[in-house]
Amino acid sequence: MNKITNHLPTAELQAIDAAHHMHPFTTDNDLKQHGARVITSADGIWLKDSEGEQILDAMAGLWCVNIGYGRDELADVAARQMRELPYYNTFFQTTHVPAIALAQKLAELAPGDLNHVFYANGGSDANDTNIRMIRTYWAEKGQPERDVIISRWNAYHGSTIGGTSLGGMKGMHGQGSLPIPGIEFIDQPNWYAEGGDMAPEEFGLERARQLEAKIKEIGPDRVAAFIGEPIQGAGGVIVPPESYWPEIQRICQKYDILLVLDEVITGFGRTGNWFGTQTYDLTPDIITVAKGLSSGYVPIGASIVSDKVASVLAATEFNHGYTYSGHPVACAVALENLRILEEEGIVDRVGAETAPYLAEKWHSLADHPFVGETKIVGMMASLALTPDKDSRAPFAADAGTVGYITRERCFANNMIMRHVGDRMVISPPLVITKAEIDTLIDRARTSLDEAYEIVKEKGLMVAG
Ligand code: PXG
Repeated sequence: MNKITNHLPTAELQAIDAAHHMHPFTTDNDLKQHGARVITSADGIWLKDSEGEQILDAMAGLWCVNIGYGRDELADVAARQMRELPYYNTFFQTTHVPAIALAQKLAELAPGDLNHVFYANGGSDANDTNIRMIRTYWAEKGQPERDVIISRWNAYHGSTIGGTSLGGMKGMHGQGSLPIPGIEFIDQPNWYAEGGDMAPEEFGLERARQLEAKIKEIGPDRVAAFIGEPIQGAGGVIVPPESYWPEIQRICQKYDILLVLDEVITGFGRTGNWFGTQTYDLTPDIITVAKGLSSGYVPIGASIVSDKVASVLAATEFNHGYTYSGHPVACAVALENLRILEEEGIVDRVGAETAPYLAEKWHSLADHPFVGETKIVGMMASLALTPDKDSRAPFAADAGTVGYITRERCFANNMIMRHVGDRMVISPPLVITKAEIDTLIDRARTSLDEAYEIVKEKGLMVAG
């Protein structure tokens, strides 16, 4: 058998990596200067690197390892499924048991009439599916001109052509001549950075009403759907004011516009409920899922579709699908992951116990001299770094300079906490214990202390 575990000294692995591996969202020439961190194994919430360091993974990989690392049950199910039926497609009037069973389970778990599952390999391609599905839905309803999808600046919906187009990251649009036609944007409900003197709830309404203004500008008979993450993840864990989502829902209903919630991060317990949809009491027409669906053990994503949309699509041939849509191994592993999340009461425990505990500790960081606000819903949290707590001013230095310094201190203290600009974000595995939360907070505080000293020393505590 080929040995794929750590078989070489770190420096050699890094050199081969630099020679042959192109990294996502990375300037490879910069990475070459110091080499990538090599992760070799993991258990629970702990990563191990090729130097033997134990690292607390407060990001659950990339917001996905909800049940934690090292669950043999998932490996066993994958091996069993590979022996029984490693692959078959779901095109041409065929199906198989794992795809059937997972669709049934998702229909049961997803709220309301979200009863129909279209499989993808991850979140990006599931959102590509959504674009085609939404436009096909309106065409089938006899309104093909209804093809505009409204999204939000700084949203993240993936990295494919469709996902990048739906996302509101200008730096991504710049590479590849995107967005595709028919995608429009409104501002995000980021009160801390953009709310000025408004009260948060007033600001939430103002941002939601931008949707209505945009619909009127485009013409209600041209607008197909609105898409948003219940809580923006990659954008910096931006928790909207409470007034925001009810108003968005109202506007979508008023103009008969489909509401698509991208639950790639917020799904499967992350917000303390099974779905962010429930946390915000919304009734979407489609939700996008991936990541926590398999806890990242295998790639899989899906669009979970309402009776309303599915019944219209059912009348036509939807010319769309991926070779690995409903891959049997991915479905079997996802199903086992959902069984563990459910039977071990992990989602319930997050909501009732560990998330409130983390929230109390996380908010205690707000007293730190350069922390401007702390936000948390369930097991996703962020804090804003600022040179001036009163005015919420950004730093004069380029956005992300201070965040990067802080992230580097976290790495040095063996904890993965990300920065998005000058916001720090966490999204730990849902199985994190209270004792581990204490360790997380200790390391966060130490890292903030160290970063603060560096930032002061470099003269960066200056408002811009
Ligand atoms: N929607 C949302 C809300 C996401 O967070 C995707 C779609 C795309 O999913 P896939 O499986 O195609 O990657 C995501 C992914 C980051 C980061 O830096 C976040 C994601 C992916 C990569 C990096 O926070 N989220």
